[in-house]
Parts: sequence; C-alpha cells; structure tokens
Amino acid sequence: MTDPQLAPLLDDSDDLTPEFEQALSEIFGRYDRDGDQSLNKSELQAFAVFCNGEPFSDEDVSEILESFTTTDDGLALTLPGFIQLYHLQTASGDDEETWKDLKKHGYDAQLKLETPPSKLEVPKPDSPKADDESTPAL
Ligand SMILES: [Ca+2]
Repeated sequence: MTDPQLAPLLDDSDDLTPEFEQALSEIFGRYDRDGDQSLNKSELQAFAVFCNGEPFSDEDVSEILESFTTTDDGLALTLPGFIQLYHLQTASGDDEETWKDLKKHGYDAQLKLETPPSKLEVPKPDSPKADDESTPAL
C-alpha cells in the first residue's frame, strides 16, 4: 500500500532512484561526525537514537556490521553499506519504515529536503554537554 503521492524510492529494476540515493548519502554525512566516510558504533547509535528514539542493541550493531559493507576492519559501516541497508529494507517491502526515517530527517514526499538539518534536533549521546549551559543567568 504505497501512497501514490510519494516519490518512488526504487526504479523498475529495483535499484535506488538517484533522489533516494542522494538523500541517503546526505543523511549518512550527518552522522559521520569524524568525517572518515564510515559510521562507527557510536555514530551508528546516534543514527539509531534519532530514528528510533533508542540505540541499537549490541546484537543489532553486530548484525548490521556483518550484513553490509564495512571498513576493512569491520568496525564501521561505509556509505555503500548504509545504502545497502536501506535498499534491503525498502526492497523487502518495508518502505513505510524507510519513509518514516526520511521524513524524520526533514525530507518531504518528493524527497526534497524540507527541513534543513540545522533545524532538527540531532541527539549527541557521546558529546560532553555544550558550553551554553555554563551561563545560567539568574
Ligand atoms: Ca565516522
């Protein structure tokens, strides 16, 4: 039951549409905080918390790293791996879940970035508290 107003995520060959791939690539970049082109465990957890409200279990993380393309040491998910994850989820019929994530990241039904990332609350579980709490003006 796909909403007819939604942009296609997959083409006739079940490949990702360029718009979908572009969106995934942009989202991937938001979580790659150290810019090494891969998502390590804590970066993956930031993604999980944002999408699901809770981190992945250790088993989930292991499964993701075993199932999809990672860095050579197997400890971090690469962009192709991230795309595979969504490709699998979407091609297996769970595009509702995919759309939920896309919309959460600010994308509209046409895969346009409707809400800039700076306007979204992105949790930073591993970051120390920001300095802006140091000045309680009472
Ligand atoms: Ca990284």
